[in-house]
Amino acid sequence: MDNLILPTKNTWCPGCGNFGIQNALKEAVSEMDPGKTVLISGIGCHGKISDYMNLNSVYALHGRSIPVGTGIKIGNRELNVVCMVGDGDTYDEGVSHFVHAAKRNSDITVIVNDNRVFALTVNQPTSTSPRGYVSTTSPKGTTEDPLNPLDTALSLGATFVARGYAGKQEHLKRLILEGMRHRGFSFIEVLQPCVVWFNTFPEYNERCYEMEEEYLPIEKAREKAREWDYANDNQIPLGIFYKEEKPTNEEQLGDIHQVDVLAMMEESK
Ligand SMILES: Cc1ncc(C[n+]2csc(CCOP(=O)(O)OP(=O)(O)O)c2C)c(N)n1
Ligand code: SF4
Ligand SMILES: [Mg+2]
Repeated sequence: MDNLILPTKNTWCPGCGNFGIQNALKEAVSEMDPGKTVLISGIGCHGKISDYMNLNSVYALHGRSIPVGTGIKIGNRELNVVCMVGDGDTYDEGVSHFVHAAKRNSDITVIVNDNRVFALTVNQPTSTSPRGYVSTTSPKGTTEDPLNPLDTALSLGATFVARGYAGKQEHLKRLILEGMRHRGFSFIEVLQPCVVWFNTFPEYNERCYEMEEEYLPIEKAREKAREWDYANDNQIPLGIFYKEEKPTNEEQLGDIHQVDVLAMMEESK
């Protein structure tokens, strides 16, 4: 299982929430078939995970992991496609891809490392930064309310919606495993403290709780998603909010786009 982590030099800051997410992913993938898992990452601190995991992987452009993953899944339905993306990556730079993949129920798992900041580019606000967030581009604080990613995903028709926390690795592993096993678009929002720009560990340790009741009906799931709106001081529910079985994008496409890559390689010799 340990050989899923490569001996590459890791440049995440000591204590970064990304370590907890990487461990949870490693544990989850080791219970699936690592050889059939493809990891696509975005650009940002989170994106470096492609360099650190011993998995087939693609380092996509900023905000473009989801369409790359969608294409890979259409080409080879046998693969488990996991997109590890950032909040700026997904809710800002590549937001249209998030919208359309959820809408068409692409059978991929999207794990958002949400540190609520553009971290690698040294602290600019993203869509989930709280109102008043002071940063390099908002020295007097932002003047916008944050987006609620869970409520957004539910409104877009995502068929698996969950929230985990980098500080609860065992719980997060379960969410990732369930997301990977789900047939359809799996959206897992992960609260990931960035110890350098926005250290939310104390706040999340105090306020995050695991929901006793999961797999809620859609309206209840949306109500639960709004319990904490990324701005108020409420308790923060974690777990699987919603799951629904619906025909996937690939099932609806049939085999028209399926590519036998090995046969193509043979033919081109
Ligand atoms: C198209 C494009 N726009 C902007 C950038 C610059 N850029 C590189 S990393 C980054 C921040 C990424 O933030 P986020 O997705 O939240 O990831 P984090 O670093 O927080 O993990 C930005 C804006 C880029 N590489 N490509
Ligand atoms: S800047 Fe923040 S998100 Fe990036 S590695 Fe350091 S602690 Fe992690
Ligand atoms: Mg970020």
